[in-house]
Amino acid sequence: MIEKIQDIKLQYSIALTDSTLNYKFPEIYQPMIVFAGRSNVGKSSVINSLVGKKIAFVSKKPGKTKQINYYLVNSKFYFVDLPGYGYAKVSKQLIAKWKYLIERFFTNHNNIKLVVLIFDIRRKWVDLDMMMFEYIKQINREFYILLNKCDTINNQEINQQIKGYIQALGIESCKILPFSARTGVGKKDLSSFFIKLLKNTKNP
Ligand SMILES: Nc1nc2c(ncn2[C@@H]2O[C@H](COP(=O)(O)OP(=O)(O)OP(=O)(O)O)[C@@H](O)[C@H]2O)c(=O)[nH]1
Ligand SMILES: [Mg+2]
Repeated sequence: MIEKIQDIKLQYSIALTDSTLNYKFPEIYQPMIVFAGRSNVGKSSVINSLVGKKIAFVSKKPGKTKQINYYLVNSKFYFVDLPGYGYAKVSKQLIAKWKYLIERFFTNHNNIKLVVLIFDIRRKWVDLDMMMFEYIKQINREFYILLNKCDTINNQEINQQIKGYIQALGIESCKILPFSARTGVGKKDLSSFFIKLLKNTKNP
């Protein structure tokens, strides 16, 4: 995907459990593509599938990624894996921390070129998804919607879910894609979208 991945490394990591006073965001000059979504939708798996390497930790249990992980790809751009939101066992305090960290993340980086908002195609959106989506629009960031795990349902169900999401989010059909980190469905389309986007950025 994305030309050839010659080199990918975890360059920075900020833990959700760090003291909020210690959040120090790295200065980043390359374009950034950010992966967001509820816990367990497959954010880390999508990154692994795109780069063809198990670099991001994946788990059956939600809440695996408890950091903001910045992966530098080919020294040219970043994939950023965000900690997931909205799983049952999280305390109010941790949700508050998550919101604070995420908001500071978005306000500290001005070269976020795209937010890939990921859903589990079998599930319905939750309030926190809508809040996240509204926030992305409010701060004027480009977004792209991935309906991941499309290997788990049939084509008819996939089309139904796409329709439902298009309506609920009020988006154009070119902004949403069924995807499977497991089988690679959608990988080509997503890669072409990224390539175009990165070509059009001022600081590639
Ligand atoms: N069937 C199927 N399972 C998937 C797919 N993508 C991810 N999974 C599974 O979903 C679970 C969660 O995947 P992760 O990549 O850890 O999800 P995440 O969104 O990073 O989760 P957090 O780090 O907790 O926010 C794992 O068991 C994955 O194997 C997919 O496309 N199809
Ligand atoms: Mg993860």
